[in-house]
Amino acid sequence: MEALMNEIAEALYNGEAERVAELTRRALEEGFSPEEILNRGLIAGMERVGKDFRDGILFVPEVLIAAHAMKAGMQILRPLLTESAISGLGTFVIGTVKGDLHDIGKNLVAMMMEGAGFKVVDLGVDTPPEKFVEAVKSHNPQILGMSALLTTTMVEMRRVIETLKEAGLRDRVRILVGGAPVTQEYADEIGADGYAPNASLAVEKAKELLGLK
Ligand code: B1M
Repeated sequence: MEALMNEIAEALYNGEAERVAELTRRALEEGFSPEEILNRGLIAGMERVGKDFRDGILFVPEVLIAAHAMKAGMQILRPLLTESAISGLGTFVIGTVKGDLHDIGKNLVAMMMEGAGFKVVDLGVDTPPEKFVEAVKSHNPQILGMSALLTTTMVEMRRVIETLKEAGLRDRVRILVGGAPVTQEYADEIGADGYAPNASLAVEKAKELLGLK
């Protein structure tokens, strides 16, 4: 059983998108839950990619191909993760901050929030503070989410919060932050309302911020 999860991780590491898709389908047929496939197959594979990228064994082109394979698996899981009995928890706006092109984690958070019953507005990657502010004005969300994967871009989260303050909109929305370099301490320091280390806990945190649990 564990072998299949390893095969998914391995195929993802090798950037074999079609094989990742095929193995993801097979795992579902064999009774693995979407969460298990995500965590023990796809994310496990991407963690290995990250480690070898850091150690200079893999380079940007290989990582891009692995990211493409990850998305092939996520596409199959998406309808299952976003399937929801409840709806109307509110609106969740999310974006990856300015200068940052990483979107896999953001997409996962968006999917899980949608699955939990939020209406999700996804601003994409490389989102400037003004675009976050504009989205708060036009969508009036209950929660604004920001994702950052680089130590050099996480500082943009503070800028967004400052820009919201300048626009007089900071108190209209709860702010949730996350991404690999982000911590609870950093969230507190910049005046965010919440931090979550992964997509499932982002949902829990969002509900907690709205007094729904
Ligand atoms: Co980049 N990259 N990358 N990369 N990349 C990292 C982040 C890095 C840690 C790799 C490494 O050195 N080990 C490193 C950052 C070092 C640092 O700043 N400390 C790095 C670097 C250096 C770079 C470049 C600068 C490389 C270069 O060009 N020389 C460059 C920057 C480009 C840019 O953004 N301007 C770059 C580029 C890329 C690719 C484009 C090739 C590709 C991204 C493709 C894409 O996203 N479409 C890529 C990838 C894939 C990675 C790694 C390998 C994997 C990231 C990922 O998708 N993880 C990554 C290494 C790593 O993280 N281990 C790395 C899987 C995903 C499910 O996890 O995104 O962490 P994650 O999301 C999690 C949580 O963090 C959390 O929940 C998610 C799900 O559980 N979360 C939230 C995320 N957002 C949240 C928001 C929330 C709450 C929780 O609330 C709103």
